[in-house]
This record gives sequence, C-alpha cells and structure tokens, in this order.
Amino acid sequence: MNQPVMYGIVAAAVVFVVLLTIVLLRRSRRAPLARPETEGEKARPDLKLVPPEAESKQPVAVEKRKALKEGLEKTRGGFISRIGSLLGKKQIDAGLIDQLEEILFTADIGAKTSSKLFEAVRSSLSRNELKDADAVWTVIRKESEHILAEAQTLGGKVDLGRAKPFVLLTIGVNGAGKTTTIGKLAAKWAGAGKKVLLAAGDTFRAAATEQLEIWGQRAGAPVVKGKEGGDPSSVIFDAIKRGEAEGYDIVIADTAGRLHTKTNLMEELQKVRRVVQKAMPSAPHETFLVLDATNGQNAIAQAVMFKQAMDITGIVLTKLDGTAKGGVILGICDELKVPVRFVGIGEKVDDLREFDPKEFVDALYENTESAA
Ligand SMILES: Nc1nc2c(ncn2[C@@H]2O[C@H](COP(=O)(O)OP(=O)(O)OP(=O)(O)O)[C@@H](O)[C@H]2O)c(=O)[nH]1
Ligand SMILES: [Mg+2]
Repeated sequence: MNQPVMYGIVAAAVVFVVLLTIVLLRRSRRAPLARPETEGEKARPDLKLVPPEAESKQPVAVEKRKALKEGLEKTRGGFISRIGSLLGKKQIDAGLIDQLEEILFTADIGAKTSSKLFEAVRSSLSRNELKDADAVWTVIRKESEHILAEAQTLGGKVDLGRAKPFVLLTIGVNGAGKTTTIGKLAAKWAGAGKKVLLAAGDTFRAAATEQLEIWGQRAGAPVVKGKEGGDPSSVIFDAIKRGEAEGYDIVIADTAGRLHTKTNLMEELQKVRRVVQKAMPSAPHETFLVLDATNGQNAIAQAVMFKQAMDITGIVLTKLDGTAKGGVILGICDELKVPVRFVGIGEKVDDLREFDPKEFVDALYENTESAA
C-alpha cells in the first residue's frame, strides 16, 4: 500500500471515531428525557411534568415573593404610588397630611381603614416623629400589617388534620373565582399527598360541573355530581358521606355564585350548612368566602353581608393580578376580623398564595421608602 493511501485511511478512521464520539455523547445527554409518556400525561397536555419549583433556578421562596410582587404591581401603581409622589415632593407638614387624607379616602380600602391609617400618621406627626418620607411609610406599613395580622391571629390557622374528611365550603358572588380557587386548592393539597374529593354544589349551571371536573382531573380529585337544577345540599351531603366511606382527607364543596343581597339565595346557603352538619356534625371545618379584588369596596360590602348569613372562617381574595384595588384586603380584614387564607394572582393552577401578612405588606409597599 502506498503512503498517500495509508494517510487517507488513517484520516478517515480518525474522522469516523470523532463523529462516533460526538453522536454517543449527544445521545447520553438526551437519555433522561427519553422517558415514555404515560397515558395520563398524554391526555393532560396542560400538566407540567416537571413541577414549577423544580424548573426554577431560584429558591422557591424567592420565586414566590417575586410572583406576589408582580401580582401586586397594579395596586402599587394606584394609591401607593400617589402617596409616593406626594411624599417625594414636599415637606412633611400639616398641608401634606391633608392631601394624604384625600388619597387614603379615595383608595378603595374602605372608610374605616383609611381613617385608621390616616390617624396613625397624624398622631405620629403630632408627636414630632415624622422627620421624613421614610418615617411616614413606616407608620403606614406598620398599621397595615397590624390590621392584617390581627385578623389572622383571631382566626387561627387552617388545620387540615383536625377531621377526616376535612370539609371546606366555598361561597361568594358570581364569577368571584370559587371554582378556580377550588381547582388550585385541590391541586395544592393533592400535591401534598392528601386524598381530595370535590362536590359539584353549583347545580345551577350545567357548565359549572364540567368546569369543576376539568380542575378535578388535573388534580386527580374525583367529583361528586348531582342533577342540573337539583338540590346543592344533597350533592354536598353525598360527597361528605362518600368522603367518610372512602377515606378521603378533604372534601371541597363548590356552590353557585349568588348576590349577597338576594335573601332566598342566602337562605339556600344556610340550608347547605345545616345539611352539611347533618352529614358530619363537626363540619363544615372551614367556610371560605371568595372575593374578587377588582370589586374594590363592593367586596367589603359583600363580605359584611355574607358574614351575617354564614359563619365565615376565611377569605380568599382573587384577581389581585388584574386590579389596582388590592388594598381592599386591608378593609376586608379590618371590617370582618376574618383572616385572609389565600390570594389569587392569576388563572393558572399555581397562581394561589398562602396569605402571610408580613410578606404581603412587604410586597405591597415594596420600594416605597427609597421611591419617596
Ligand atoms: N386574573 C385572575 N383571574 C382569575 C383568578 N381567579 C379566578 N379567575 C378567573 O375568573 C373567572 C371566574 O372564575 P370562576 O372560578 O369560574 O368563578 P366562580 O366564582 O366559580 O363563578 P360562578 O360559578 O359563576 O359563580 C375565570 O375566568 C377565572 O379564570 C385570579 O386570581 N386571577
Ligand atoms: Mg363556579
């Protein structure tokens, strides 16, 4: 064999080995993704195979705070930014305090809460404690946190382990976000290893059961259904009985949206509660009033009337992401002295946050001191 042919064969062999190595390396990197999809995953394209926490490069707590801050962006752009501009320009004196009063009273946080915040600032000023804008923000923050924390302390914590099944009723006006919140909660609790059953207590709309079933499928939570136009109490009764018989940890009951001003519909809710008690004397263990933050002060009015009719143990405030009226949470807690349990910050399954007064106030008044 002559020399050029030998070199040719050696060069071809080297190229072959290099190419083979590249191909093998690529394959070995792809291997973990080659897991075949299960039937369930194929049927549920909306489900994330990798949980959101695992995808994130940042710690979970940081991610969650960021999402809450983003959810509250519009609210920060409302009365908080107006206070920011006021404090940024002027001396802290009586003239400025008058303007602050006006902003607070038009802030959709309710008259009672506005006057509480305002009085806190005014009394600090009269004690000569307000040297600069930062000091004003500190007073507003502290008073806000106090209002939220007080309701939280009075209401205690949700203890899912206190009964089996733990029965949760959800109530509220039309479109407040009840069904969506149930779906988010079912996914959250099922994800934490709880066996969750849903009760389609909204027998008013045919589509309501279907909507709940979609959420139930995502969470792996079955739905107990009744007939359209049937008695919501009996559906919820059946669900509790099935929950007991089949060892469910949690039963979450949906109800039809209703106007707080309609007496007959509020009486229907009271019947639901009586029937629930018949099915299980210690139930309902929690009754969540779901309120839409975009309703602003009307949400406070709803809350007051629902509380008169039902023993509400917790609030879920939804749609904080879509409104500048998120400060209404202060008015709700102040007026009702009922804790906020969760806040909704979007339509997706993980857009629900457990409510923590300090975290919330930090997110709400984020950057105010430096902005002022
Ligand atoms: N942006 C945003 N949208 C939400 C949130 N929660 C619910 N929604 C949306 O609000 C709309 C109404 O939600 P539902 O869960 O159907 O409300 P509901 O209270 O069950 O309504 P009814 O059964 O008619 O009384 C839906 O389009 C939801 O996607 C939230 O936190 N943020
Ligand atoms: Mg609904």
